[in-house]
Amino acid sequence: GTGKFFVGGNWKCNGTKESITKLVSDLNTVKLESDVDVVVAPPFVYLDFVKSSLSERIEISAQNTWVGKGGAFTGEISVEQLKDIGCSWVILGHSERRHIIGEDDQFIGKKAAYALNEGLGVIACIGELLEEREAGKTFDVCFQQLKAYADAVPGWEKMVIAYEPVWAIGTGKVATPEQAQEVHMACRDWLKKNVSAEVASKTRIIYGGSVNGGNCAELAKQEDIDGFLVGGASLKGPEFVTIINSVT
Ligand code: G2H
Repeated sequence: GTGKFFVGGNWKCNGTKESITKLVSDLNTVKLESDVDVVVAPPFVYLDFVKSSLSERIEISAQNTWVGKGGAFTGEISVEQLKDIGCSWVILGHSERRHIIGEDDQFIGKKAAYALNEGLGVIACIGELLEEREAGKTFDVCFQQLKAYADAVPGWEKMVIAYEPVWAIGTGKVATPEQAQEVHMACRDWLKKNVSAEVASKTRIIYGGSVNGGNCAELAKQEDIDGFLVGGASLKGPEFVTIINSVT
């Protein structure tokens, strides 16, 4: 892999005060390998609570943000507000926001640029649909999504790319280590050709889509897999820790 291993837990729209209190206390009592950046992304309403109760060893991420400065945008949360409560990352471009909510490449690119300019780290998601994979368009789709980020962002120091094939998300159908490695390597090559060799070698490319305690070790061994973005399995403290500690 490249750089420090990175594991994010994307809690999505899950949890209650009760279940989140339990998860936080599980995470606070375990031993995490030191050579891993660990981030969890609770729903907005619990961010402040998690930030104030979770060990500082683990950083906090939002799952989305408004595209610019706050103001008259009913129902939105600004980057400034995230920073105000000590949140240091944001997940952008997740397939659920692209395909269920309808966010497009340009909008996501703008969000990434705004967040980076304000000092947040961005977990920038990309990934193809099943029909796109079956039509042989996996690389085209991923490169187009990468290009939208590349065209918008001011720099790559705080960017982490999350490759999440949509057919593997929440389906239990994980990409094989070879399938994931193939796309990660192609994305790194794209960065080399279209951004710079330095960005290609330093940017972490993490895998997401049905990662669990049983399949993480084989995936983590792949040359271009620098960590994981974990959904369902990040809601279970002990299993999430197994994934964090799969660092090679
Ligand atoms: C992919 C992933 C986390 P899951 O969306 O971002 O979720 O691990 O549940 O497939």
